[in-house]
Amino acid sequence: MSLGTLFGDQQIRTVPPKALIKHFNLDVKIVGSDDAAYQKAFPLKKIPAFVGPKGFKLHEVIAISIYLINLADPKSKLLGKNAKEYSEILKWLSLSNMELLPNIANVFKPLTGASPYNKKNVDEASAYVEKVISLYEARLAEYTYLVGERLTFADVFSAALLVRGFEHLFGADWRKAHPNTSRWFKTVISQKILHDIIGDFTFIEKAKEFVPPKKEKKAAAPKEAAPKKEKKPAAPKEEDDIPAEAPKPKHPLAALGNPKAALDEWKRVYSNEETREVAIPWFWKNQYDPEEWSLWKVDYKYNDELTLTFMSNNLVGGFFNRLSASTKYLFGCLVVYGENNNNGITGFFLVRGQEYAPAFDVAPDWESYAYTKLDPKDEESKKFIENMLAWDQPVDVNGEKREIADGKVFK
Ligand SMILES: N[C@@H](CCC(=O)N[C@@H](CS)C(=O)NCC(=O)O)C(=O)O
Repeated sequence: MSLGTLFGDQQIRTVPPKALIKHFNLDVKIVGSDDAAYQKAFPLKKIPAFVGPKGFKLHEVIAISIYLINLADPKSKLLGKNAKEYSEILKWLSLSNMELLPNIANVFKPLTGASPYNKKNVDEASAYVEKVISLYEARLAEYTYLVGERLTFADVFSAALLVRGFEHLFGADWRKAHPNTSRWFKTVISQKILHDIIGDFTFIEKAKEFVPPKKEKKAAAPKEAAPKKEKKPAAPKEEDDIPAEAPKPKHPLAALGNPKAALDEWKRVYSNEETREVAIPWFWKNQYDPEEWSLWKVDYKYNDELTLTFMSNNLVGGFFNRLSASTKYLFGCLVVYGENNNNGITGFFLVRGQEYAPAFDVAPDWESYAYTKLDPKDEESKKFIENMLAWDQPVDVNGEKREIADGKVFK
């Protein structure tokens, strides 16, 4: 019998439960968070989440993980060999989850472009990461593992979350200065339980550095003169750490009234149905009404400044987060095409009304993108939109076929 479903498969906090599912060979299905059941059952929209038999629901990664271990083997040594060890394990889980990871994210997200850069905040978060890491460093100077001399779930969980630190921030110098944490991390990620999920890990030479975003300045300047909407302060919420968006009181596009087809049903269809066979015909038939909606090609203006594809995708993620005040008025997909050091961002949006600006200017970086109206009566435009929904064909960029490397759906 199925033991349940884990929601979320990309975010770092899904690594520990996925490792347990694999390690104990648990019959738990792993699905993405765009699943309709998840959207309905978990209003905080945090990842991971879990639904077990008889509608048993859990969020919070620690709770989910402990549940899975107990399900598999209540006597598992991963939870320590006595109550004292168990409490120590909980201590490390909580410390890694709530003190370390969110602050690591507060340092690397501004550096990858996923959230705005504020030097003071980055410096403060970085100093705090050092403070927390000093606890690991001190402990691991005396012991092989976090709790005693045996691998426990404290190690699996903490090392999994620290992947974000080692992939973005902890370069060779850092590792030299933190030999115990680095040695322990290497040992733990090469254990089968974690290696099965994260694979071979490549250490970075240098920490990511902040590159001033010329484009955001360029884009922001003319904006200041424009009449102000209720623009949300530039404090984007990011995956891995920060709570979901609070609803905005009023949006300028609310003045257009309710459309015949709101986006909810479409989003459900798109998430759950076969894209080419069902969702796309549904979109043209039931969603796209040219009286009420317009279609836009959206292109990032500074493709030549993009480097690694995952960073380009983070940029898109940041942009989408900053657009969240327009969720009712926008649906779209942006893809990253190409490869590391030679990639670009393009895609399409369905926009309420006939103008793009009122929907997009809630995001401070909206002018880093170019907007071109699309007419689906034009075969090429229609094909482009359909591929941006299906991602199953290369993108035509100035006559060149470029493979889609990654992408995100705004919904
Ligand atoms: N307190 C939650 C935090 C979960 C969390 O923040 N997860 C991240 C992904 S690793 C997320 O859902 N981010 C999206 C958001 O904050 O809206 C837990 O421990 O599980």
